[in-house]
Amino acid sequence: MEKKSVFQSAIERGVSRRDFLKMCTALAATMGLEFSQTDKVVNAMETKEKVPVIWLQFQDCTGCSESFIRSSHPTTESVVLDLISLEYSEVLSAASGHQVEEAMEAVIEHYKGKYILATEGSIPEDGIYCMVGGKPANEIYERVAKNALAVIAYGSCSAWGGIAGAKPNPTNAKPVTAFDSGDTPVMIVPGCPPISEVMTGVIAHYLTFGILPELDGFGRPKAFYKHRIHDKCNRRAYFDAGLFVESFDDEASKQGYCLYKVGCKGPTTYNSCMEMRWNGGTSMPILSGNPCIGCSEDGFWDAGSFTERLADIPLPQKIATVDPAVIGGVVTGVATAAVVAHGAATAVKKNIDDKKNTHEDH
Ligand code: FSX
Ligand code: SF4
Ligand code: F3S
Repeated sequence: MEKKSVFQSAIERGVSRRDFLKMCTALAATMGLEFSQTDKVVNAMETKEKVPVIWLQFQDCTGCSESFIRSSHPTTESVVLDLISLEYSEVLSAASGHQVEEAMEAVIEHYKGKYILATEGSIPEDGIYCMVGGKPANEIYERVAKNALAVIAYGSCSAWGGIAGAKPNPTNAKPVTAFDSGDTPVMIVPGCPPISEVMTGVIAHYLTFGILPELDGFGRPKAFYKHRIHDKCNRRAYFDAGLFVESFDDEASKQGYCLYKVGCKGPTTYNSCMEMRWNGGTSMPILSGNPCIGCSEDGFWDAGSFTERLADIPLPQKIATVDPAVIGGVVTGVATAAVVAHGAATAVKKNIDDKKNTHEDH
């Protein structure tokens, strides 16, 4: 448990100063900082120690760990070897069994109040459905959380209950926020799984500024969950023009029309997929022709199947049809439709506000 700055650690690993600066620039971009603020990130990484992380896994599919280790800006090796000091992880720790459990105890003792607890997966109310090292999940979580500096609940399972919490929820699975973390703040980073650069971005923010990023009313980092998928969607003009895919193999799907009628949950989903995309910025569900299934929202999986439509959203009237031969005419039609559709957009917002109010009631 030697103390090293992020910079020292990277240099000792043979990383050049140029690559170190590249990592800092990538981190600044991930955090949504202006280029001029890159200096702040460089300064933090040169002076601050790597942050110790204990990563606990409960009822989940390991997709969150999978996503985390696919970070490309910065690369996984920079994150795992330089940015953080990953002290305990069921997926990545080389040690196992009693050895690794003892190592975790040593970390809790040594770094009391200074380590980050990352979680993935939901916790059954009666912890015996999920035991690790002979101890129930709820006991492990509460003890490790109370001694941590902060909890980062990665994934929709940890944030909302997720797949194990879906009906009939045989284990009575709950989000980690249903359990006692003492005075330790809990930030949720939902998504099934979350975007890898968002996962690393929130840790980088802590390292740079010494505090957690600003959170919204649900405990999500605002910077990454302030935009609705629908508002940034590349197919939005088609929604506004009333041009919809009716089935996955129809002509409209080939034209790239709006996926609302085949189950898109973009109008009620908040996440950074449109801006940051997945797999190093390559693509995201809607760009690949698949509706957003609302994986970052509370109630995922129960709130509608993949292809079930969102209920009661009034749709704009179709005012243009696409004849590929006169595509220019369609673009004009879409622009007009954006104005016509204003009333419908307001109705969508009301539906979302109602949904958020329901969230808040819980
Ligand atoms: Fe849940 Fe994480 Fe979904 Fe899986 O482990 S958020 S099921 S992708 O990955 O917890
Ligand atoms: Fe995009 Fe889905 Fe909204 Fe259509 S409903 S515009 S596909 S987010
Ligand atoms: Fe999830 Fe929708 Fe993004 S399904 S990955 S929030 S586009």
